[in-house]
Amino acid sequence: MNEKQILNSYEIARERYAEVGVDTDKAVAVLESTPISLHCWQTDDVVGFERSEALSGGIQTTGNYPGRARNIDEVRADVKFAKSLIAGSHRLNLHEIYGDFGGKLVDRDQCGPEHFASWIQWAAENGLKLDFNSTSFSHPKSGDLSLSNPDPGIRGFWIEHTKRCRRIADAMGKAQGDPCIMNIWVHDGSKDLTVERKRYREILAASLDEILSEKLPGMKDCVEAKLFGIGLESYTVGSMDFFEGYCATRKVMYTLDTGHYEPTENVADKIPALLLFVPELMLHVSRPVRWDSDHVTIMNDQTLELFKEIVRAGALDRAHIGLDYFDASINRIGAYVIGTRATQKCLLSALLEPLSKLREYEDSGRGFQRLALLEEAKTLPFGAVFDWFNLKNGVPVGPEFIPEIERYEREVTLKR
Ligand code: RNT
Ligand code: ZN
Repeated sequence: MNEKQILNSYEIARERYAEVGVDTDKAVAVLESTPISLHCWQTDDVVGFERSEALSGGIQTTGNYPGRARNIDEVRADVKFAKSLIAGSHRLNLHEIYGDFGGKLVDRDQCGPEHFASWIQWAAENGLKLDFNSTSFSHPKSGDLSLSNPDPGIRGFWIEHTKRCRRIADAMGKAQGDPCIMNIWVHDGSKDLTVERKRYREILAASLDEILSEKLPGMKDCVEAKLFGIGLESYTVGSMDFFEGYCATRKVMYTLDTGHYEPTENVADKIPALLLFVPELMLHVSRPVRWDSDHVTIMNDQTLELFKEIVRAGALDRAHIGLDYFDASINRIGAYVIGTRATQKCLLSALLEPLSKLREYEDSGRGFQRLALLEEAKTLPFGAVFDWFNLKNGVPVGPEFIPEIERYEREVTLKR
């Protein structure tokens, strides 16, 4: 496709959308200014640089496609390359285990902003703002219970870790002049039946209260709910009900991972409910296949609905978009780019919804007309707008990014 064709198609699309009251230029401008937080862990199967050991704590990557990033330079090179194929300005989401530890073993209760100074500098040089995550998995003290552990020694270790992580996030936020969002996800749960469901939740709430009591203006907290983890199938301490209650009463941001609910649940519908009671949302956009499998995000009905609910709720300023999937069975950079571009497609599709007309129909009880327009909106020339967005931002249009990734594979990742 040449530039002229893309421009012509866009002109036609602009008119078609204008007929249903949608301003495509405005939609593209919103898309451009909405950052997506890229999850650094897609580059290396969530291994990190602490011990470089297999993943534990209820999550798992499957596949052993060659080319995994093995160190900080490779992670940075891969993120930078992926970003070059994605339009807009984005953020980078780091986990504590991705610190610059200089080859030394820095235990989780010893980490500090100094281990992230080179990340702060690198991010600034590359036009990325940072988000952050404490890491309770893949550690000898992870066990089944971390922040909810009745043993004060183990619990104290993870409380100390999480407090230190918040200070790291605060340093990142101050350096970038924009709050760093720090996610707390703990895998805590039980493989088999437990008779202490309430007790562990009381401990988790108390640990979190202690952790969050330190005021740190450079960062914002979010806490992530989950259905279950592998090996922890019978009980999850930080369930949805637990964190909904926690976030609503403590006024903390709720992290909604699209893989963390029953497979038939409508995750999109949680957005307009949660927004009434929690201050903000952090999204972990993922693709569960039968379970929390973390397949690469694609433009499917679930993801389209998710973004429609955010836009319909007028909540783009209260819903932060992050990705969370890890597929090791295909080219990892390809997976990174597919999922991020798919997320943008879903957001764009939501921004192009003929909402005022649909609302007019709904308010006047015209149900047939509403359904008809919802159906017709699906075949409006969406692709022409997405192509224009990519062209305008100087990144590959359509499948043009495939050979770019093949080249990077040949020249870089296959040589690892
Ligand atoms: C796990 C959670 C969590 C992790 C990352 C690596 O089920 O989704 O967000 O995937 O922190
Ligand atoms: Zn997640």
